[in-house]
Amino acid sequence: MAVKTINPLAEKVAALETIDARLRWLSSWTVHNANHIREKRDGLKVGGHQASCASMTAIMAALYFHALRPQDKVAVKPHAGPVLQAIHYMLGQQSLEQLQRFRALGGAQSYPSRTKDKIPVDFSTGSVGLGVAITAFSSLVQDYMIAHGHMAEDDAGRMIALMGDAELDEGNIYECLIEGFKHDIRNCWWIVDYNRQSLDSTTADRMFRRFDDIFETCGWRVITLKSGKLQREVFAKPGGQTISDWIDACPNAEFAALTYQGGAAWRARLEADIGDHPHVGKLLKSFDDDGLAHLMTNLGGHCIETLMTAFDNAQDDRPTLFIAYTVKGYGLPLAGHKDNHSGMMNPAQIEQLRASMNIPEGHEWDVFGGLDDHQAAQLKAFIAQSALADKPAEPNAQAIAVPARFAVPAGETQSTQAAFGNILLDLAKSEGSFADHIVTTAPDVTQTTNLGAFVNQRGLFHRAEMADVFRAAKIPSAQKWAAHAAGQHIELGIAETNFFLALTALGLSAPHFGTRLLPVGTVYDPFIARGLDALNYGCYSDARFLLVGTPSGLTLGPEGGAHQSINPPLIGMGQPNLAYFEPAYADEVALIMRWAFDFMQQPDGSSVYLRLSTRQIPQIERPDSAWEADALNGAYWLRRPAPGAEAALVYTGAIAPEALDAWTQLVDDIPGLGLLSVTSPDVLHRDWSAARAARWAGGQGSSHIERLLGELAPGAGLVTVIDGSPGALSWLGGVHGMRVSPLGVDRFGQTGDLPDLYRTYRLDADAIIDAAAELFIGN
Ligand SMILES: Cc1ncc(C[n+]2csc(CCOP(=O)(O)OP(=O)(O)O)c2C)c(N)n1
Ligand SMILES: [Mg+2]
Repeated sequence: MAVKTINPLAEKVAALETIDARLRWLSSWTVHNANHIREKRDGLKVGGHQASCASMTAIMAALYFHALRPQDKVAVKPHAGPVLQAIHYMLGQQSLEQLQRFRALGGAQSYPSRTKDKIPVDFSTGSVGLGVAITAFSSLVQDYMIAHGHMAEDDAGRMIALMGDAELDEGNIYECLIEGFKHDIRNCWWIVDYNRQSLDSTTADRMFRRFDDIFETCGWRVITLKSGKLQREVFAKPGGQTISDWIDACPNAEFAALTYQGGAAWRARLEADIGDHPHVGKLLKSFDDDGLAHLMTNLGGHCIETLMTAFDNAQDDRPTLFIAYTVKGYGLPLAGHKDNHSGMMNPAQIEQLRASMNIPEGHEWDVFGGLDDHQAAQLKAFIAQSALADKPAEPNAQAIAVPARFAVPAGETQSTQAAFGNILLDLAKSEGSFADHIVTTAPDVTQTTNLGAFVNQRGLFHRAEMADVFRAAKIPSAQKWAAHAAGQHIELGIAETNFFLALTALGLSAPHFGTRLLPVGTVYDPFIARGLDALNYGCYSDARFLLVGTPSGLTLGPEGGAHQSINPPLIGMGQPNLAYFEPAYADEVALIMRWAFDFMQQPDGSSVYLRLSTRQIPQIERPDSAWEADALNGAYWLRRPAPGAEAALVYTGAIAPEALDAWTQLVDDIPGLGLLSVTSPDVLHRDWSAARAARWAGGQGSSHIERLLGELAPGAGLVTVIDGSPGALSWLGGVHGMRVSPLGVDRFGQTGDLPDLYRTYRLDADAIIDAAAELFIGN
């Protein structure tokens, strides 16, 4: 009886090669269907990236069905989204309908999305570079979770980024490398789909080996997968080394062009260049044209066995960069063409691909299309056994109970920034689980944003203990900077994108690691703009954190014009998944902070942004706590208007004393004048929009701002004032069609003290009175 030899490795390689081919087909077909088959109603190109997908299918087959463990998390290169969809389709975790609705409303998303996709997505991607760097920060957060006893070392996963080579041009990659090195990150893999093509062009040849140097300098191991197994075998033959050397010297653009042209072009070129070298001619002749094209493109990133071995050999926790050489559009007629980034197969080309893959017409969506029954059954069994098939759903972390009230810091005059620092200090001194879950971070502005007291109490986080040298030498300093594994502050260098990515990773601790952290990050308000895309990324990922922008506005006057954060109120209003508040008084800070820690944890909550100031202002007496509920809804009457009053002053934030002063001076001339404190232009506006949308949908009810301003006469006038863009409040006139005179800052400033700057920008009481006179009194 013949004994069938079983070679488990060969069987596995064969299964993974089949998956590679299936992924290439399914991703291509998904894009094709969306662009060429699904009905179009708007004449717009739908888009999708068949070549970018084909570039990575082998890498993803080997990673997902060989190397990945259930605890590992992956950020997938944005334009390989359809491959990730296809993987879950093969696993039975994605529906046909979702694939057919790729890039349509409610369907599979263009780029992997934690919040919008139906498949499990560990990290959203889309804005290149950010989805890569987030994995480094998640590794850091994982270490924080382990050090704080929230998870076991043995359960540590690997944080993996599958990235395009052009992502290496994004500066945030290098900022993150530096920060990662300082924090000694581990359990992080970045796998570069090194197809040497970006959107516009082929990558600069001069960068060859530069990345190795950069990453190795920062403590990474670099593993380059240049050749596949076939190439290695052929290069070992007589004449082979000459071909290998020729490839090494071949410019990226020429390699891509020859790849596109195919076997005959390869032959002509190789014969011309090295055909007369010993043994080369004979070696070339041993391949037909197709075989030669296959040989020349048998790069490491397309060779399952090479990939498996590389992953198997990197099983320690050292951060590792895999540079996997690939061909953009591998296996497709688009392979290597310089326009293939958005290029798409036409119907004839996809038809040809279908036929070449033995997929019967009408069976394009079959999971195992092109396979016979036996092959299909085998592959199905293989997939069912993969670690991925058992990957548990993301955990539901327990909510952290928030104390019923935060004590209001004492002091007749206070700034909101100082109040914030004192409240955090109180929390740091408190016992119990709530404060233990707070983690703070700042990009080198810990002291100047008033986080210092919290850090003194709770310590810096570092896996390895680091002594406070100044303290040991008995040099007096207000800051105690000892670092240890139980520390609760992650100190970052000045790189605001890192800061927002760190907040994002911390803010995803609940779904990623099963324990909720309460991250608090501080940054100078003007520099929010520096990290804005990363902030947007964090919000899109639905990470939950408290962002504090401080100092802000003209309280940064002495720092000069470019520091006088003018537009962050508009950022706060315009940014989804971020509730912006700008309190004026310490009791508002206490109220809103408490609310924020709760809101951050609600399923339909969001992150919160507090815009704070270093301006010390006299605090006010409150007759009762009736203002609180209104303040949390975005505005309350500090001085209630008489029913049907003709006018109100409206202010936001630290400019409160000027508004109050103006109100006091005006109230005799304008009877019943109201004074509205807007604690959140953002919450007010969203609530107003939601109420209008609800009414259009047949609902009833009004918004908070409609009710508040409804207390005034229909044709009343408003003077609004904010230390920031006046547009943040000018919309209030539209709520009931009232006249409005918006004051604020709308041009770059200059250095100065507050009285000078308030006068110069027309924010002082005189300006408010002038605006009111013009509006209400008509002179
Ligand atoms: C921040 C940002 N800028 C620009 C783009 C538009 N864009 C999408 S992909 C891409 C080039 C990608 O090239 P590469 O990373 O090498 O990927 P691949 O070759 O695998 O498609 C660009 C410029 C983007 N998505 N994000
Ligand atoms: Mg590329």
